[in-house]
Amino acid sequence: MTVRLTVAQALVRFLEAQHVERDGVENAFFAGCWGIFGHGNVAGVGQALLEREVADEPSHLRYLQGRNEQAMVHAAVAYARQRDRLAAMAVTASVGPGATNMVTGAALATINRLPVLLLPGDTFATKVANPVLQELEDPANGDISVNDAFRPVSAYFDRVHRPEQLAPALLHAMRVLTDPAATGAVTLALPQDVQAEAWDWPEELFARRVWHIARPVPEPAALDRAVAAIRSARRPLIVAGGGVTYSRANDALREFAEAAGIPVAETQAGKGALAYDHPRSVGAIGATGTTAANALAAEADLVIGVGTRYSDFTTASRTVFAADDVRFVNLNVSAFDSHKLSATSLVADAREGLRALTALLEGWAVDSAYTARATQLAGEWDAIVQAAYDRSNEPLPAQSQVIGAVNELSDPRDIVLCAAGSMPGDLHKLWRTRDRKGYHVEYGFSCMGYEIAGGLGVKLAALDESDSRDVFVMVGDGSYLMMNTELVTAVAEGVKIIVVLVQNHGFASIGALSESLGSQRFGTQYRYRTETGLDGDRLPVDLAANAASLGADVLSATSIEDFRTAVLKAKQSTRTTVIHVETDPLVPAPDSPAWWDVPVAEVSALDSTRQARTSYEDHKTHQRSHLAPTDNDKDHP
Ligand SMILES: Cc1ncc(C[n+]2csc(CCOP(=O)(O)OP(=O)(O)O)c2C)c(N)n1
Ligand SMILES: [Mg+2]
Repeated sequence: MTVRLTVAQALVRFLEAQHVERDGVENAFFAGCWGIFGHGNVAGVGQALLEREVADEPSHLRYLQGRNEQAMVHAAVAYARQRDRLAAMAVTASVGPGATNMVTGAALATINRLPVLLLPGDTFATKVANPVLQELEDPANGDISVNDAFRPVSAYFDRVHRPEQLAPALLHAMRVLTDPAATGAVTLALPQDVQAEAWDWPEELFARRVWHIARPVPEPAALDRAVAAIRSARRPLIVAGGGVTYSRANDALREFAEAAGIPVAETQAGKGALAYDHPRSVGAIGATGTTAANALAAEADLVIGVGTRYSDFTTASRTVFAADDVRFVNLNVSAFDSHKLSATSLVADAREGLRALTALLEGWAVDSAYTARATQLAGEWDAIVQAAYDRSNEPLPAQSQVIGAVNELSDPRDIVLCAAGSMPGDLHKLWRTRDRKGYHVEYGFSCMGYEIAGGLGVKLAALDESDSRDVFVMVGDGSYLMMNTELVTAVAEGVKIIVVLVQNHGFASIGALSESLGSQRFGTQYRYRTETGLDGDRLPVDLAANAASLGADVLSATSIEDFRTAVLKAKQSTRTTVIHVETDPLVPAPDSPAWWDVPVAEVSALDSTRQARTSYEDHKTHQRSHLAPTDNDKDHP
């Protein structure tokens, strides 16, 4: 039996029929399709979505209208993250700029290991009247289009030149999207003529299909090697990454840490792996780490990485694990990550791997004095956090006060979301995470402009799970100016997010970084040009008025008391609310002395740069290669 449909109609039918299952729970995989239409998709995918929306039995695959293609990808990726990668969204864009606008989002998805299906329109397969509007012409390559830019940033890429190619492309797309080790952006480029072309499809292409999301179990020999390494450790430290969350391994991690007495530090994606006040939690690790986690990292003889990709922020550019004899055991669903830092590799699902380790290590624990010291260090850091929350900076509040107020006034299950600027680091150190999904900082790509669209995606995901928790989007003025467009979408959809817009008149984070590197905050403040550069008065930009003009409710605060009142009001409201708060850009949050490798000019006419270079070269001497192979094979032949 065949059914005659266009390529785009067949695509939509197929997406509707895909389901996933893990731990016996089954659900539809695609929760929606974002789209902005142009000539490259309006009569193809656009027509197909319309046909399903007006059908007698309308589709569960809702159409969502965005304002910017990059932002639509952000929203889709954030959605998938909130759903622990058990559901995702598609994004359709026109040919040309609509398509390339999604390239940044694709990179963000792939780097963060988050599934999203991208459907850029492509130039005519038939080329009868080319070049079509917006076509890139390459005099040396007849088969290149702007969509080839998706290749390096996609976990899977295909271009559907002929209708017959659609079925294998879709099956590969699903294989990759639902594979915990391989997932990321999947891009199917769809030439605009092919989208509208009819074909007789075998009916089984549209059969209900269930993809079983794997929980790979560890290989026994690899498990033995990991157990031997852990048993011989005296000062082990767990580094929990995003893989803990996606695997829903939080309970397994807690039980492992409790039984073995091992402290748990968290990466940006792993924050929330344990509640902040759990006795084994030592908080954030690395360049934006706590004094507790980083002190333990400095002494650790064994680091047990669980679901982490060991970014330079996590390792403080390979300086935070400082002991001569430090070794690594990495539990990761992806061999690519598990082998990092010359580790003993344990390829497995985080939950399965942790359960297996707990069982084999039964009765074993580290010295209780070590465990107690970790708890004490964590307590010392928590007092520093409280002091940062309780500051009383005048006349404008410090950012840590704003973070503290949101933390204290939000419900324990509310979600804080951020991506770039000075807030991700401050949140990593200071945010008291009380729920496993309470902390959402996109720090794989740290993409300015992710925040508002991401918050919308997370809120849509919460609503789809009948969950009324609030989403607090923390956004700097720089990120807000870069991409505030999806406020309009939140208003249109009647979806409430709370946006905390921190106004400090420029790129405070890069300003501080610039100063520390001897570059004198050059080009990081928003000011009028004068004869001597961009050093005039502050610009008169009114972001509160801007947000109001987009349809959001806006509350403004210049004192921390006003801000607290505004947060309570926003909590009570059912509408998207932007709280505009002025902060003092020059008050740093407390930190540990961790380093981040950003190279400083080797020669310079500036004193400030020369001084910074001297300090840089000193830091470089502490950088470790972590090339020593693990040697536990001799204990376990
Ligand atoms: C798309 C993008 N461009 C540039 C950067 C580099 N960058 C990181 S933070 C930042 C400044 C952010 O300014 P703002 O949002 O006001 O936050 P603040 O630093 O003031 O806290 C810049 C330019 C980035 N992360 N993403
Ligand atoms: Mg700023």
